[in-house]
Order: sequence, then structure tokens, then C-alpha cells
Amino acid sequence: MSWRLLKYALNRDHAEPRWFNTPTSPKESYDVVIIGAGGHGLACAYYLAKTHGITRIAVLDKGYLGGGNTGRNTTIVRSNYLTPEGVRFYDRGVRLFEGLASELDINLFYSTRGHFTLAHNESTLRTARWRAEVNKHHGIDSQLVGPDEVKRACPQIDLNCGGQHAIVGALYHAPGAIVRHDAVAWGYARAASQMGVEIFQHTEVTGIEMANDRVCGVRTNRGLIKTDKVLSAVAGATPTTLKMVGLKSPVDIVPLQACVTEPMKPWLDPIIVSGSLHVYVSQSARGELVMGAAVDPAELHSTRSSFEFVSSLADQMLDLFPFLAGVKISRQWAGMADMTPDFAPVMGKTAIAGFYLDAGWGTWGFKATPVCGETMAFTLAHDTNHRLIEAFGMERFERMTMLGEKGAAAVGH
Ligand code: PYC
Repeated sequence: MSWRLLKYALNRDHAEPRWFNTPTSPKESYDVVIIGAGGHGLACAYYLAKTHGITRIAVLDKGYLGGGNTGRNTTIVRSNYLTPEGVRFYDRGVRLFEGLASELDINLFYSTRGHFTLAHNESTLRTARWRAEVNKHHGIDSQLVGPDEVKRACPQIDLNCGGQHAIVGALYHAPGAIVRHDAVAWGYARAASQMGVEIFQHTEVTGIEMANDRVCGVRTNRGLIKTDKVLSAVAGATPTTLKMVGLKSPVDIVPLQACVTEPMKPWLDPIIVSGSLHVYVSQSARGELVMGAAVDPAELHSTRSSFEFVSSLADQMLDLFPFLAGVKISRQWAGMADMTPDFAPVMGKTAIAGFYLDAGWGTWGFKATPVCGETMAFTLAHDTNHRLIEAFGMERFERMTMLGEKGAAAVGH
């Protein structure tokens, strides 16, 4: 038994240490204010403090820590993207994730499972082949495999898919992993807080102050905070902060729904994605099947989840895994995804001096948490975009230098 455990067991008065300290009220000023205490905002605060020595940081959230898309995603980590820019960026993300539990001293239940993107027809197979080639060129472990290899990794799958859309192959990405999403946010929060970062929950930003065309503070429901650097890391609410600084939003907000089943004995090792059937599934350490489908068809600022979602998901899942017919869905929910026209993020400096953006995460933001933190921290500290995010600037929508990452999205749009 570890000493720490023994100490708590024997000492009745010994309170469990708090994960982070919240001062009663924000200071008058900070070097950096981060809007959004989700994984991205907290990771940025952590790397700003750890790598760049900037610790006078306030992280503000109108709700609670990790209560937005950080706690609503389905925890998949992968780097099998389609564009070289995406592949390089997410590869760094996977590598950071692999060492994160020991870096943050928290069990993240990081579990490398292998990731299959199923192809049910020739055109999907062609995109899979294309992705595999781009991935290999950048040293990423992805390859095209046949139906037999899918069956070997997942014997329960029906390769005929109910007779409607037989599996003809798949893109296999060995590093594909799952990881406890809330633990990622809490780990970053604790480590950042230990270095002096201050986190304020239930603190809403109501406006951004500007003077001489540059940021000079944020207005909140707890008063004005002066700062000359503001990061907006509020996936699902990005248009609101962009409006505060007078920038036109390149993102639409669409709900992405997900659900989990009751816990089952472990049977599913890999992550299975079918873009054509609009479903994906993995099995968590608790035994639940974590599943999702395509985004909702229209813009909506809401986290409600619907019966239509579970019924159509169940329909497609039963084509892949008929034996699940009696398994119960225990929870369902939605997150709000900010979708860009080219399915790549919008990151870095903006036309407003001192206003930085970490947005456009669509349905793939969680896996980018550590690499966003690292690259945005560099960008804020040096007021220069990190080389890994140079292609993700907002100006690409005016210059028509879009990226075209749609083929790498896991879910249909
Ligand atoms: O991008 O891997 C992904 C993903 C899975 C579910 C939603 N997005």
C-alpha cells in the first residue's frame, strides 16, 4: 500500500487536496486571459507556464471545467488525416498524448487500440488508399487492409453488414487510441494551477475591451480584467467571442450527438468507424460501448439529444454487430461543434492584435488538446504562429487557400 493512501486512511482530518485553488476573485490584470476552461484552454495555460514561464494567467469559463466539448466527445485520438498539414499536426498530438499521463502525473487510461475506417465501396476505398499514402509519406503507421484483417481484429463484425453494404476493406491506423477525456482537463488544470495559473469557473466573458485596435481587457460578470492577450478557446461558442472583437465568423455551429451502452464484458478492442454508415464505436475501460453518428443536419446552438439519433444509430450498428440487439443505451448527449468550410481548424493570430483563436474544431477537437495547448502557447508567448499551425490561419478563407480535410473526418457531415 502506498504511503499516500495510508496517510489518508489513518488520518480522519486529512482533507483530500483540492485539484486547483480558486482565489476568491480575479486580479485586476493578467498577462494572458484564456476564455474557456476546456482541455484546449487549460493545456495552453499549462504550456505557457511550463515552457514559456508565463504564469500570470486567468482561465475563465462561464460554466464548469471541462463541461463543454471536452466532456462531450468520444475520446478518440488518431493522426490518420488527409492533408500533410493535418497529418503533421495530429501526429505531434498523438506523441504528446502518449507521454501525458506521466507528465501530468494522472492516470488518463490512455489505451492504444488500433483504428479501422471501414470502406463499403470503391470510392471510400480510394480515399482510404489516398490517406494511407499521405500518412506513410509522413511516417505515420496507416495502411489499407482487406476484410479478412478487419475480421481478425474484430471477429464479431458482420462483414456483409446486413447484406446491404459489405465491407470491402479499411484504412487501418495502429496508433489510434482512446483516453479519459475529463481526466485530461483535470490533469492540465491541476498542473497549470500548481505553477500559478488561476482558474475561474462560472465567470462569463461579456465583452472584449479594445483600444487603438488592440485588445486591452475582458469584461466579465465579475468585473473588468485588464490584459493585452486574450485566447478564445470556446469550441461551440466561437461566433460569440468573434463578434466581441468585430470579426466575421467562418464557423457554423452544429450539434454532434453521442451515446453509451450499459457496460459489457470486454469484447471490442479496436476503434471501428464507418463514414459511409455514419457510425463509430469503441469500448471504454468501463465496458460501455461509446458510439456516435453524423452531425445533425442543420445549425443549432443546443446540446439536446434526440430519439431520431439513437434509433438511426442503432439501425446501422446492428448491421455491423447484430448480436447487440438486446443491449441497452444508458446515456445520450450532444456537443456543439464549430464547423469550418474546409474541415480544418482555425488557429493562431487574428487581424486584431492581442486576440488569438483556437477554434473550428468540428468533430475532431479532443484529439488535438495537447498539440493545441503546445502550439497556441508558443503563438501567444512569441506573438508568432507556431510552424505547425501556419496553414490554419483565419485569413485562408479570404485568400481561398483552404485545406480540404473533409475526407479525414470520422463522421458524416
Ligand atoms: O475525428 O476521430 C474523430 C471522431 C470520432 C468521433 C467524432 N470524431
